[in-house]
Amino acid sequence: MPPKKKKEVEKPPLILGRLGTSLKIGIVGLPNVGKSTFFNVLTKSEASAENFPFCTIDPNESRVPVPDERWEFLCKHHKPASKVPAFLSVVDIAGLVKGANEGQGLGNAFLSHISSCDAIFHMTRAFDDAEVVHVEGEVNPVRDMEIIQEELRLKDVEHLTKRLAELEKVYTRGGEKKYKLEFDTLTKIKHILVDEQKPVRQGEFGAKEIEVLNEHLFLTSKPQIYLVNLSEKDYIRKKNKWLMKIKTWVDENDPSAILIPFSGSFELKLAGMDEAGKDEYLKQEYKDVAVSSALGKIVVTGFKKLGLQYFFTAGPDEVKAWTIKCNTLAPQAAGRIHTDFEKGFIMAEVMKFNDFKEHGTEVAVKAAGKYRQQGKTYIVEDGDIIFFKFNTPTQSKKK
Ligand SMILES: Nc1nc2c(ncn2[C@@H]2O[C@H](COP(=O)(O)OP(=O)(O)O)[C@@H](O)[C@H]2O)c(=O)[nH]1
Ligand SMILES: [Mg+2]
Repeated sequence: MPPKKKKEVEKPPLILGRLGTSLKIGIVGLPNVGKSTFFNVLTKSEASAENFPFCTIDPNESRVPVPDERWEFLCKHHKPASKVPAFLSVVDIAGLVKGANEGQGLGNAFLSHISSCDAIFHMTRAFDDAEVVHVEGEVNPVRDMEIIQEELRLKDVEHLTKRLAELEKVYTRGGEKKYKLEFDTLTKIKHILVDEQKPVRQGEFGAKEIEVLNEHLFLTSKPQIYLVNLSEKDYIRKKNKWLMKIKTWVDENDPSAILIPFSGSFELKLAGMDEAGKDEYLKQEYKDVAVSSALGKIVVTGFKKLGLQYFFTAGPDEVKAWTIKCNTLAPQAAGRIHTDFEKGFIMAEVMKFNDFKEHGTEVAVKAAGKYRQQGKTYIVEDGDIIFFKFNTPTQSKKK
């Protein structure tokens, strides 16, 4: 069956943020809220410890496998020589303090680390522990979130003001029309950041404006996931006096953001145990309560917030998750494997994971008529199992 004729797909919409798939998420928060503890637990968690290549990039950056039952299923099915999951790159950023935007506590260096990340795990501390000093005195996660948000906003204002002053010279006074779009877009940003005192990500932007914004990459344009660090006890009983207040603050200040409660000390405990030890511990301590680690959910949510997803190639040699941006067309997805796959792209043979799981084999999926041949306008979906067909490119003729 030849690839179905479909109407020309429009170019995938532009997304606010960096291009490409080598995106990172940074852990941001005040000092002593548990960022490094969380980072270490992530990188030492069982899946990471399986010794995947290049897990640790440097002491502060690590690639953490993205847990996925579909990937596990494919590995069990094919028993391949090589198993490669998708990875989330996580960066442990040193604590931000009040006044960082004016250089307090190595402020500018920290802010530039945040700048090199594409999304933020905003970690806030809701556990009491007299042993662990709080830089602001009392535990108060809402005040802490405000401090962080304000530092990021002020840094953006500084960048914006500088650029607007330059544009003032070349556009307003110099009359150079090519700067009009940038000037108009940044004036709109000024309204959001300065007049409304809101993060850039709360604005609504058209494609042209997004193009401008992607040249600037404002700190407050980066998507955030709020991680609330609770004591083990509070995490398990799902109760903490701050949770409701934190949720209200997030709803008001970052309406579409996700908030995930977890417990650093609990995760640390679990990370030191093997599967059997974990079961034993959870059974003994928490007989009748459903308790589990929050790490998987945090990693998966972080990955999605970066606008990333993946497709699989699967066979006896290798089961591999290939990371792509959402809305990637089949030839560009093929190009992730090899540029020749993209240049000589003929078609993508696609199985949906659920069809494969239901029917058990590729042959059975074909027999059920669910094995699809897709052309170059096909937008790859998360979890597709794909086999690409391509022409080997001929050597270009020398003249
Ligand atoms: N009670 C408690 N202490 C924690 C927790 N996470 C971290 N700590 C302690 O808080 C201190 C600072 O932790 P760290 O992870 O280095 O925080 P960071 O400055 O945000 O990176 C250390 O003494 C940790 O042992 C937690 O979940 N509960
Ligand atoms: Mg730290």
